Amino acid sequence: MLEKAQQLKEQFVEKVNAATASAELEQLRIEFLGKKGPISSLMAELRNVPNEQKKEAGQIINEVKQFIEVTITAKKEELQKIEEQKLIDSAEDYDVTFPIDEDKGSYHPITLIQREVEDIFASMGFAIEDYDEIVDDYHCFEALNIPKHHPARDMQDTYYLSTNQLLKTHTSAAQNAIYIKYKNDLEAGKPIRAIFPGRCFRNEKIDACHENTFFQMEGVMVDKDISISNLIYFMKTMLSEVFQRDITVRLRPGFFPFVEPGFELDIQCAICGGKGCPSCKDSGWLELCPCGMIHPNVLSAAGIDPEEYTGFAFGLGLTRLAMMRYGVKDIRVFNSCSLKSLSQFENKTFVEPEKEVK
Ligand code: FA5
Repeated sequence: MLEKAQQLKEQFVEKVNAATASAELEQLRIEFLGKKGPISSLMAELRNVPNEQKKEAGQIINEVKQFIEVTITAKKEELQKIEEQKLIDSAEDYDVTFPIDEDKGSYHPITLIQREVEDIFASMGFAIEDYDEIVDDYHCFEALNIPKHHPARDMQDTYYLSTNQLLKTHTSAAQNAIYIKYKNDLEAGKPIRAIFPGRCFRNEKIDACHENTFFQMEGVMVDKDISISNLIYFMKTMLSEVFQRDITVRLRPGFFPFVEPGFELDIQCAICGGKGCPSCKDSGWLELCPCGMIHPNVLSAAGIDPEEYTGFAFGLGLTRLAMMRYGVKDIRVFNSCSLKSLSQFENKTFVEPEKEVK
């Protein structure tokens, strides 16, 4: 038994030394430690060993087994490090300036619309900011005047992580961080003007105009004497630039704890022209861009004096805007990964509503 165990160890050492890739080690583990491997056979042979030698023979087999396990783990780590380093080294050779093949691939329609809206706001002096998708309760709700157990949370159920974090339900989750980032500029006399697009997640019943993963673009402006007129001006400019034609919108009161007053800005459904269809849930209208004057508590939470400064905020539904802009009837197309559907938007402009066929 001792001899066999010794031979096995030698065989293993030879093979493990010859291994050059971490994947080979998994094979070795199966070969030596698997159910049909030599260690299992030796264990089975223990049955035939005289009782007084059994204990010692068992110990020897276990030592070899442990040796194999430990050696495989150590060698695996060693090889993985080498493999990672190779990857890093080869990445240096990757030429990021290499010209792309224009005929291959296309931008996702959400990317196209996002860039378009970014250009519009950048031309009006807005900074473009990026923010996390995983956020904490404070930023997503509390800093926005939505304390724990506030009923407004029911509208935005989401996916919670074991780390007490959550997938952000709206781009408003970045407001507090943006105000804090630009607070000093504001005090030095420069208004805060920023947009921040992002992916949002909600535990949502999915239909033609609701997804569980969708894009919004938040926009905020804070300065002395900002009023609803400023808000309406920026909303009108954005919509007329995006659609490049007259579109019908309506503004109605809307409740969001982080604005006061708050509004719902709806767009007449571009798919049916307002007659009612599944894309607008038969209402003829689609909620597109809620907005309002930033609530004093939200400014205070970021250390901005609401007696001195006022501002507006809006939360544009980018995915819905893409639906209306490109005439996409069902929001699910955007997350479908269907290249046939998604690759046709690059040169597409606004789609006229369907005409009734007589
Ligand atoms: C909000 O998310 C607020 N944070 C918006 C806001 C910002 C209000 C600043 C005031 C000031 P709401 O849940 O209504 O609000 O979503 C905003 C927009 O995102 C909607 O009008 C819609 O266009 C889009 N949206 C919301 N839920 C979905 C969904 N499940 N699928 C696709 N688009 C959605």
